[in-house]
Amino acid sequence: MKISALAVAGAVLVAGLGVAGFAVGQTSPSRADTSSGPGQVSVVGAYVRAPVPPTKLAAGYFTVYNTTSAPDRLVSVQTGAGASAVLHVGTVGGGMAPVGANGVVVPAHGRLVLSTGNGHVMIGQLFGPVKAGQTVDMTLQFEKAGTVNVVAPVIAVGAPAPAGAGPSASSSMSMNMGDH
Ligand SMILES: [Cu+2]
Repeated sequence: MKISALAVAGAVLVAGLGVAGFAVGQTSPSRADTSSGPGQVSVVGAYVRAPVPPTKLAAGYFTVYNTTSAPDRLVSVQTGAGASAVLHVGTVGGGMAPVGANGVVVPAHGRLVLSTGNGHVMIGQLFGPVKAGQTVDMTLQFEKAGTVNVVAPVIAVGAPAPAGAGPSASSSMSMNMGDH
């Protein structure tokens, strides 16, 4: 299976985004229509938001597109920025819940959006300062697609998400990482 990681060049898929409020949805990115292969799992629009003082947690975001005809699961994330990286996804009730050992489903011909209000990778035990302008390596482990590496730019606390990132579920740009 072909795997690509287009973390920084995610802007090419902006056209496929637009419905806010659903972390997992059935969509058909236009790119899938032009693909002659069996489809692929790709990660776009990755970024990391710098820690909100006084917390020492950074939040990673990205959108996973699955253009294959079978669902996949994002099982885990590792990063060079910190010793721990935990997936948290939004719940129907509006809160954030940790993802269990089975990971989080990326639907067939669908996507998984981790964005403000939808979910994030919570990066803890940071190895050093995480500041805007840096980049953070993330390694995503999928049940079927295997390992996908992305390089995520770090943005400042109040900065808007970069082009190509998934839509936020709410207008609030702030997030209290101290809740979990
Ligand atoms: Cu979290």
